[in-house]
Amino acid sequence: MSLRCFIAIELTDEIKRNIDTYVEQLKATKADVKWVPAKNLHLTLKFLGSTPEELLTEINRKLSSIAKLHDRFTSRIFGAGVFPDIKQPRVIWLGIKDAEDMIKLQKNADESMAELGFKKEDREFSPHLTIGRVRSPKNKDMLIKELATLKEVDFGKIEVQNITLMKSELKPGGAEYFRLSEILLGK
Ligand code: 2AM
Repeated sequence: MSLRCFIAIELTDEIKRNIDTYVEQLKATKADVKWVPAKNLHLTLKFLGSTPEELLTEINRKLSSIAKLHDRFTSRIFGAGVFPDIKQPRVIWLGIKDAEDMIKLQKNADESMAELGFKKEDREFSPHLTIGRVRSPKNKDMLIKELATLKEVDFGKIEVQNITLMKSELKPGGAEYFRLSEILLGK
């Protein structure tokens, strides 16, 4: 059997609640966006996609080896923006400040998963926290205006102590995420 997997950095409930208050502010624009529910907010390090169950042990082994190479680190969730650009927003994100360690960790995860046959990222990793996905241009200008007010907002510190292997189940009500394993950094 195959599972839909990704490697993530999870967030504390406190920071999720904080972010959610700002998301509520953005929702008021009535833009046509599928907002990520607070409980699902996470940082994706590497999307694996369809993953044969038999590979999970090996994935965990690889993640443990790369986790040993990285000390715990601190970053900040800071600012907001859209991919690919404000004329055609598709993904609404919050930015990551002090992301050097996260970038190194992502690079190692990408390389070690490539050894197991997962496709390496073609694009440079751009650390971000997806908070919504735009469905249509409705009220897009209002949304962009409101997002601009979050440009300098500090959403809080994240102390990254572990990475997690996650399973995503696509349900009619949206994706549901389950933690398959948690790997401590620096052990
Ligand atoms: P992103 O939107 O922050 O890039 C779980 O589905 C996570 O994997 C999503 O939050 C998404 O993170 C990421 N992801 C990356 N590539 C993906 C893809 N091709 N399909 C679905 N999710 C993807």
